[in-house]
Amino acid sequence: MIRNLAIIAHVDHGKTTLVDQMLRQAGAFRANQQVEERVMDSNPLERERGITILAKNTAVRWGGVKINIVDTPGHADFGGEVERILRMVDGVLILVDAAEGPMPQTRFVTRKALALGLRPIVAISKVDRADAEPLRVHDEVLGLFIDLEATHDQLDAPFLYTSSRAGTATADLDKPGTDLKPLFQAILDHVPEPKGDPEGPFQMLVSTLDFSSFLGRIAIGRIERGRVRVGDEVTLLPLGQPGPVSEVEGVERNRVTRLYTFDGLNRVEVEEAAAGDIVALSGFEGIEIGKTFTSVERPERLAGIAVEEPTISVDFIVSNGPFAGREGKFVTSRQLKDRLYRELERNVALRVEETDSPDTHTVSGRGELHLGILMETMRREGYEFQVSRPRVITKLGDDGERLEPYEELTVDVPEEYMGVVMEKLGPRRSEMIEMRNPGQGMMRLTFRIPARGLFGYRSEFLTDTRGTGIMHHRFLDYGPWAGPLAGRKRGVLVADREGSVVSFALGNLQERAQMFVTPGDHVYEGMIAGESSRPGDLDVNVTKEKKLTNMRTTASDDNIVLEPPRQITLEYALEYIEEDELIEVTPKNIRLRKRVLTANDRKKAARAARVADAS
Ligand SMILES: Nc1nc2c(ncn2[C@@H]2O[C@H](COP(=O)(O)OP(=O)(O)OP(=O)(O)O)[C@@H](O)[C@H]2O)c(=O)[nH]1
Ligand SMILES: [Mg+2]
Repeated sequence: MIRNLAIIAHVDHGKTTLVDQMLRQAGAFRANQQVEERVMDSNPLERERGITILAKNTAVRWGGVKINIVDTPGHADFGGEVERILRMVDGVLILVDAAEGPMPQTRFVTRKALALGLRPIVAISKVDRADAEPLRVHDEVLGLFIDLEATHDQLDAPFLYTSSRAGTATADLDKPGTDLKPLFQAILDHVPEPKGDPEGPFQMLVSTLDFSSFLGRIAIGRIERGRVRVGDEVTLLPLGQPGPVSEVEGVERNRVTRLYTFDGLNRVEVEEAAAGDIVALSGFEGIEIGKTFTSVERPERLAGIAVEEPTISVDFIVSNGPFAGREGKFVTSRQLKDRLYRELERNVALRVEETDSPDTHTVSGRGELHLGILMETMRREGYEFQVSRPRVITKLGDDGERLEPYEELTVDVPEEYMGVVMEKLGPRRSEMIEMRNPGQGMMRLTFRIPARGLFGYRSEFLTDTRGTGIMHHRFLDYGPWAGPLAGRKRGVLVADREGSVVSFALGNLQERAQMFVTPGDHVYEGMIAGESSRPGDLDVNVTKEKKLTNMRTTASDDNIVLEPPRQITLEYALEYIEEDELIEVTPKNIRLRKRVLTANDRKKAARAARVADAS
């Protein structure tokens, strides 16, 4: 007996922590086994950032039933992957934070799950939080279900109050939970057993991919019908309309070389698997999301899965600044190109295109995090490169009009900062869709805003709300081009010569600037050293030493108190830079620079632009 369940939620609502507890309480670990927290977040970037980037399969046994669990990422950039995963499960567990309530991504994944006819179980999570309001959130979830036109059955979903950390669930708030038994029971009772005749001809949809350098692409999905054995000859059908397939073109016929099922933290090699189970299999060149595996005798295609289209692009450019090649192991255009194309093997929502210049490749993806993670992974592998400001990908509408991506933006702010938030978002062409007052002095505002309008906003938002605000956004749809948008409000400080940064120089500059560099850093002409408090860029000398004189210096001169520099992360940099700037990414540093490095050339370029504008 099998149950297939995906855990879905907004980012950080406690999915992976819950999976820890499910594994533990179902006895997936040996008694004395040392297990790290959030053990499913196994790759280094996931651990470092505390978020799930890739969905992962696991399985536990409870009451004689095998429960396949898919832990999914909650960040909006990976929503497409969650959507694909929903095709290989028969039920979903929707987690909603007992304080935050439904968030944009909760809405997105819930809508997809309901539309597929999946029956949800709802967990109001983190009930141990001091600011938890489980009953309010319970109502909000029901409201969301009604909004999304849930069926009668779906509205009837069981609600549990859970703490992923404590590993507890209860259906009755008056009786605090002691373990996850009520959750396991709800899964057995409410997630339907997978349908599909194990004696019929084999059929399986490729829902997600994995990749190993040894086996190549690995297909993961639920067996819809029949069974499969290692060594079986099966066909892999090309993408197309569902139903019986008569064509031969694009059909791959091959033997299954490896077959795996999931068990606890392991992927277990098996000889055979049958309808209803989730398996991973390899041995085929053309494995792609949405393709169907079938028996040779009955090539019958399942409805495919569309892979989400990218919405933003950046250029990856070979490093050409004065420090190029000093810190990276892989720096040539050939190495960069090979690495980017290799990424396509596993990163299905990514696109890579050549440009007129062999030194530049355009890479498109689902958002800054999606692209930022690729860059971060590459720098850890020893790559060094430069990246341009992201551009939104526009489309043409039915009448040939220009369309651009719009996002849904949700901000939670203390009431007193509502004014400044609205004031800043207005010129960014946002439109308020909803304003709510969930209590405790916080307001929740929801906007529709062109994705372009959000570039650079996060840092302003954090400053404007003194770090108390929380913002989330996710892709909504394509809408009319919103026209020109103002760029960054503040100019930058540009280093006017090469050298080492000196505290004396920063001490003089920090009055009217927020620095990005710290004493001892190396800078070059054209590198960005900080942000000015006013519009317009300034060329500055951050290497300037104090003049030595015979006069006695006052003590205060000698120990200048410097504000800590702003930490520039990749995602921050992507949101921050302007068109005439680049991010220099190396294994050791993330630097911002002007495209045109010398002050003279920049002046000339600015003059030329003014002349062009005037004519
Ligand atoms: N107070 C409290 N905190 C929790 C609970 N569950 C998780 N957290 C915390 O919330 C944060 C996010 O937990 P995760 O389990 O990584 O959340 P997630 O839903 O898997 O996040 P993504 O995969 O990135 O979407 C961590 O700091 C957890 O320690 C809970 O029950 N109570
Ligand atoms: Mg997670």
